Amino acid sequence: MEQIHAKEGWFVSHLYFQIDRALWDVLDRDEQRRGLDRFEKVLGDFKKGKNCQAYCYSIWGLKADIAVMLVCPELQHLNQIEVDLATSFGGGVLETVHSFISMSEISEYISQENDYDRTLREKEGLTPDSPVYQEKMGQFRERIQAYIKDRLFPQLPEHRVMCFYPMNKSRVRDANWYMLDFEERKTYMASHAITGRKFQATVKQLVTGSIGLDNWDWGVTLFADDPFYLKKILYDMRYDEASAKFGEFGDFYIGLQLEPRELFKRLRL
Ligand code: 76R
Repeated sequence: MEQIHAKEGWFVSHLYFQIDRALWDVLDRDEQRRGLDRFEKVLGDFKKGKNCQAYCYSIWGLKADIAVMLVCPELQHLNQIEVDLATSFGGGVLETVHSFISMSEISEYISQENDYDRTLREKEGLTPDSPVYQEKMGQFRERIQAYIKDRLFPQLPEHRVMCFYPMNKSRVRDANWYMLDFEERKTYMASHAITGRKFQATVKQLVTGSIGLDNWDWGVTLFADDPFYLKKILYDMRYDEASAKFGEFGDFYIGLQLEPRELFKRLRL
């Protein structure tokens, strides 16, 4: 079968499964064990693939029993794993109650060197020949290179808590993001980035594009060790004009990252 690689970006799936307990209880212990082993093996084998990444989560609030986040550079393979996970328990035991698909992408609003040059000259009074300017510009280059790499080729971080929600930039009459000119959008996003950077040490974010793929414009996945910072970053961003004027949000899912075995124990399977 011909593989599907994208011109740009990797494929991302967020899957949410519910266990049909009535069907599960009908299985004998051996069938149950085989199901759990299959699920674990499918994920384990998947993770051996180059840049194929997966995490499992238990969902706080029980909007789903099992959440899986998958990242994969090749779409046929990703789709096969989705099916293999969904069918691993056999007999319709796992029901997909929610899913969201998207692709990693570079943002068109990422700060450029000339933006930062202006900041250093106009706000900080530095000239390009000064050592402080050069040091700061060097740090900026490094940070932006790392940011671009992370957006396009995400390496999922190890964190205990994951927050996922889809979002749009609104298209209503007096707040249509897509009718603004680029410079205005860029100014909004620059101020958004300043808020975001305050959380560099506590929240890792992955914004993936879903226009043309799913019902929302982006999938936002946030990773943290403490849910306090998830609450805090969302709260602070409420006051950013980019979110306040244009942000529209779908359902939120908060997952606690667990290895499959721990997750099965958690679910009393
Ligand atoms: O420094 C730079 O120039 C890159 C800055 C940057 C861009 C362009 C950035 C930084 N984001 C960008 C784009 Mn973001 N982000 C979100 C959400 O809840 C909300 O109100 C919004 C959800 C969060 C929590 C978040 C966090 N970001 C975007 C976009 C536009 C789509 C596009 O074109 O890419 C959306 C929809 C979006 C949404 N953002 C950051 C963060 C954080 C924590 C940062 C700082 C990351 C870092 O510098 O390491």
